[in-house]
Amino acid sequence: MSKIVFITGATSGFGRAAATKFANEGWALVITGRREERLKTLADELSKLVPVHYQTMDVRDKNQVIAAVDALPEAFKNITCLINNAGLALAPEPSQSVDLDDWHTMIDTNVKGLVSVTHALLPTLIKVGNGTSIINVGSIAGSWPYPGSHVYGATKAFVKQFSYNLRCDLQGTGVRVTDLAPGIAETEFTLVRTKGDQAASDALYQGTRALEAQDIANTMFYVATLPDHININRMEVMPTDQAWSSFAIHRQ
Ligand code: NDP
Ligand code: 8X3
Repeated sequence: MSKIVFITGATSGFGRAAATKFANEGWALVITGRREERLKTLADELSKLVPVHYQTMDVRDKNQVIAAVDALPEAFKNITCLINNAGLALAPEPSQSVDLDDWHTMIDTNVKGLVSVTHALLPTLIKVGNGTSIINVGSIAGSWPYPGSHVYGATKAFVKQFSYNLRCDLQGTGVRVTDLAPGIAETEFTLVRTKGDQAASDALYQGTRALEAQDIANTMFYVATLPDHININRMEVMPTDQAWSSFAIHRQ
């Protein structure tokens, strides 16, 4: 029986690249996201290689999440790997200028959405047991503060701690949990964060070599296919061109 990966946020960026990578390696796919047309296009392409089930799902709506998992066709029920990738940053401005709805959207997606999907799939992962994985997409922003990260970074700190805490509860079940924390990567992430400002997105990635979606997809595949007895707790991946900076000092 082929292995099955369930990917949230497969319509773009890391999620779409992960779908392609896992399909190329022979894994069956469950791909989810809100944009049906993109899911359908991807499913049409990758179903030439492997069985693909696509399902529109807004992770912020727990009823949609539960219904999507309940409606998995028999052949796609025994999930081997869950990639909790759907997420976003909004409002790059300072906290004091942010629209409260943007903070709530990040919490609803990156925190509540991720726990809803995890909750819905945990019984399956535990049933399948040894060799299964949950790969939660965190971020360097979950560990390192920077201006304009406010709630986004805090949601990713949640992802890290939730991943560690899950490991404690899942010990003995065979289910592995990883907080995969990328640095700057060129996807639609900044376009979303700036609400469609293509020039701002281009400017961020200009003149540096950011991570590419495939780099993270390859890392996900590596984590998911390690021998059953190995659990990567956290993996932080930055481009070589990115590093930390000094503390900011305010002066009178
Ligand atoms: P993209 O914007 O390219 O992709 C984001 C994906 O998340 C899309 O497929 C989108 O699908 C999905 N998504 C967003 N909101 C929802 C929702 N409410 N319900 C279901 N799906 C949703 O960005 P990335 O690929 O870069 O981001 C993927 C993950 O990686 C995110 O969690 C992000 O925080 C994280 N990350 C990104 C980094 C970067 O620099 N790019 C670095 C570190 C972490 P749709 O809109 O169709 O629903
Ligand atoms: C996205 C990476 O550096 O913009 O999580 O926070 S960063």
